[in-house]
Amino acid sequence: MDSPNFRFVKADICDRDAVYRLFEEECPDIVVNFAAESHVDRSIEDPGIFLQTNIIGTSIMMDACRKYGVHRYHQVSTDEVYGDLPLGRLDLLFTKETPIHTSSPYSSSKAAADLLVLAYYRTYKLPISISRCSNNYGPYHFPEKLIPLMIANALNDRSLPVYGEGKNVRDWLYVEDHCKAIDLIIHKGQVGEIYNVGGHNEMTNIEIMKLICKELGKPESLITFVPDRKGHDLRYAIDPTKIYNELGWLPETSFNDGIRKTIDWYLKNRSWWEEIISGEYKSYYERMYSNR
Ligand code: TDX
Repeated sequence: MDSPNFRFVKADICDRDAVYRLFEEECPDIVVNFAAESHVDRSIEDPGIFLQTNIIGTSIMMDACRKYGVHRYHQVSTDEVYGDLPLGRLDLLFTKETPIHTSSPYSSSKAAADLLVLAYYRTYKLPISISRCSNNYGPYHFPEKLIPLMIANALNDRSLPVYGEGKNVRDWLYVEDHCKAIDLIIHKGQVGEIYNVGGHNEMTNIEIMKLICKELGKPESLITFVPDRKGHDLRYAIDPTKIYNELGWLPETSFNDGIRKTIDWYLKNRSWWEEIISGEYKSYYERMYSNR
């Protein structure tokens, strides 16, 4: 944020005037849309804002790209657009050919956005690319998501709520590896293409929680089984062969190193997440977990 070529502007991607003003001021040549409502549980509670930000917001960003002649629009998407895979079938992975088959209002809104991006490519020849990534983790991860929530709760000696039996599997990728993949795609990837980004790093939720307890020296008795998420996807697993073959991308951070770096970051930046969990988040947490 200290770089001279960096500017932070806080605005809503659904605010067309604000977005157009910014494009006029900055004349960007590449736009990467990371902006999204991203938490599945919140989308189950209230889908509306997900449709607004993730679909309408994406269309406004692309309209701005068309109007101001942007050379590349990149959409940051998710492996959740493919739905889920069965547990215990390690031979099955998501590829770019896997049909879209969503489960939650969140993933449906992201899939709708992806289809809109492909429509802008075909209809208006907007030079687009899409990446679909597996679960990220790392610094600044909002403490509503599994890993930061469990770190924060464990540090406060609160219970660690695991949904169902904790056997659901996610494919974890360190956030910097995801950013490196996007950087490669926008500079060297093909226009009109979809790239799957994943780390071949599948773990069950309960394994993650036990690991966090171990790293923090907290007892596993903090882990509490709570009722399952509605429509809970069983397993995500990405086949990243295409991005490896075409662009030479491979994840560089092992899960052991990444989780240690992440835990260390949460230990050193307690004020960042404590401020979050004392605000609006507090009533969210009570709504989400008190009846479980
Ligand atoms: O309290 C919890 N207990 C629990 O067991 C929470 C918050 C989650 N879980 C489980 C649900 C999932 O199986 O942990 C797993 C991971 O949950 P999340 O962190 O909510 O992530 P997930 O639902 O897998 O979605 C994430 O990855 C794909 C991101 O939130 C999405 O934005 C991304 O597209």
